[in-house]
Amino acid sequence: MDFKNQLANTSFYTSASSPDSLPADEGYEVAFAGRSNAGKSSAINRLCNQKSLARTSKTPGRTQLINFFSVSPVNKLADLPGYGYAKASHSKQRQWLELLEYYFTHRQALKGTIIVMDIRHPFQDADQKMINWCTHHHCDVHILLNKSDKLSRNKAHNQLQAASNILSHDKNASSSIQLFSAMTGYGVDEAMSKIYSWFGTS
Ligand SMILES: Nc1nc2c(ncn2[C@@H]2O[C@H](COP(=O)(O)OP(=O)(O)O)[C@@H](O)[C@H]2O)c(=O)[nH]1
Ligand SMILES: [Mg+2]
Repeated sequence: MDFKNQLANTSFYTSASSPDSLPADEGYEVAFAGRSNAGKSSAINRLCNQKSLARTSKTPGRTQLINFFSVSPVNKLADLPGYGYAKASHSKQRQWLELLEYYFTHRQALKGTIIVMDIRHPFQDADQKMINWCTHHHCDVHILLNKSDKLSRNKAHNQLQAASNILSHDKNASSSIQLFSAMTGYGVDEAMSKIYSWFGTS
């Protein structure tokens, strides 16, 4: 077992705004999804041990691109555009749906999706839709209950328990869940193990 952070040399690869601009469908990919402001960019930065690999922003929902990062010559991370942003126009939302639908339907390289949720309000409608979508396309899901530093230990574990119960009702999903904090680094090793297992490098 190699304990070195395999994500530490991750670098920006390319962005795609439409199905025809996606990079070649080869190797292994792990996607990151989440509601705007849940801390998706912060989680990617923390896992890759880099300050500004994925942009973090206080103005959520601007990007409608899939940003690809190369972890190694064969492995990539795909940062999916944040969802559930009410102010996005209908045409933007439609474009988002089309791109994501295409990606989940066709992407052979996709091994699993990390869904980042704010632990204080997890499982919003849009999160549930994303989980269902992954299940429908036979894509494994791993949920990060992010910002766990905002709650006491007890409250965080209660949230984890409640969330695990919700997940266990979904019989078809191959899913797992954990506490995480992009701010403190809590849960990094567990998340990393999941990503390595999807890449086949654990
Ligand atoms: N306290 C705390 N704040 C966080 C954490 N992760 C992200 N944030 C903050 O939440 C806001 C949104 O984060 P960002 O990564 O841009 O979210 P994104 O829209 O999902 O990519 C920023 O102000 C971050 O500093 C965390 O684990 N703990
Ligand atoms: Mg972001």
